[in-house]
Amino acid sequence: MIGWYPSHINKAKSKIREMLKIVDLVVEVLDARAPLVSRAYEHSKLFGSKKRILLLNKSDLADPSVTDKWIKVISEKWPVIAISTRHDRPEKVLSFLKGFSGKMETRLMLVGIPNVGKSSVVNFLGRRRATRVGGIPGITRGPHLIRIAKNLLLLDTPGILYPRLTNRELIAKLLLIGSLDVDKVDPVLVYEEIENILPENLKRGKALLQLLEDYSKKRGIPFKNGELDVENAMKRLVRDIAQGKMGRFSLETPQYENF
Ligand SMILES: Nc1nc2c(ncn2[C@@H]2O[C@H](COP(=O)(O)OP(=O)(O)O)[C@@H](O)[C@H]2O)c(=O)[nH]1
Ligand SMILES: [Mg+2]
Repeated sequence: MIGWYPSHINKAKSKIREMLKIVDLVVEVLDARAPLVSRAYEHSKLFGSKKRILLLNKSDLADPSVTDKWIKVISEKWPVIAISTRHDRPEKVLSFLKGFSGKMETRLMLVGIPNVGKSSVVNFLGRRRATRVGGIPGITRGPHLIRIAKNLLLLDTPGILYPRLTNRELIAKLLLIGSLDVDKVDPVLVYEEIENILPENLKRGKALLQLLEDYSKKRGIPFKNGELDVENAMKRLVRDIAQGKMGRFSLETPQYENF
C-alpha cells in the first residue's frame, strides 16, 4: 500500500507534461481541508518555473478560520483564493483568474489529485456561454480550449495528479477528504491514524469505536452476531465525513510551512 505507484500514474504525469508545453499558467486545485496532502505530488519537479495559482476548493466543508490562516501563509508564495463550486458564483473565481491574463491570450490548465473538484471548476467556469476555441494543434483527440473571458482560455480536460502515498497518516487524510476511495484502500488499515487525526468537532469526545457504534445504529448498519461490522461502518462513515455530511472540519493547520 505504501510506496504504491502504478503505471497509470506515470501515464498521467506524461500527459500533464505534454499539456504544459501549450499553457501559460497552471491552476492547482487543492482541498481546503488539507492543502498539504492534497498537494503531495511532485509539483516543483513537474511544473518547474511555470507560473502557478492555487484554488482552495471545498472551502464550504472546511473550518473557515483555518482556511483564512492557510490563505495568509500560502499567499506569501503563490496567488491563492478559497472557493466553493457549490456556493460561490463563478464570477468570483473568474475575476480572480482575469487578474492573471495579459494583453495576449493566456491559456490555463487545471490540475489536482482525484476528487478535489477539478471537473466542477471546469464546469463552473465553462457554464457561462463559454465558446470552444478548438482543438490543440498536433493533438487530435482529447482536450479543447474554451474561452472563459476575453484573452483567457481554459483547457477543458484537467490534469490528474496522484499523491505519493508515503505514510499512513497521509493515507488517512486522503481517505477523509475523499481523494482516496474507501473501496481502493480499506480505512480499517489506517484505523489508528484516523482516530488520531479526526477533528474534535467530529469526534465529540468519543473514541472512534464508539463513534462507529453510534453511527451504525443510526444508519441501520446490521451488526454481525451482535458484533459491530467495523469494516462496513468505517467505509460508510469515512465516505460521509469526506462528503461533509458529518460537519465541517480542517485536517491541517499551517505551522511553519514552506508551501
Ligand atoms: N461541498 C462541496 N463539494 C464539492 C465542491 N466541488 C466539488 N465538489 C464535489 O466533490 C466531488 C468531486 O468533484 P469533481 O469535480 O468530480 O472532482 P475531480 O475528480 O477533481 O474532477 C463531486 O461530488 C462534487 O460535487 C465544493 O466546492 N464543495
Ligand atoms: Mg474530474
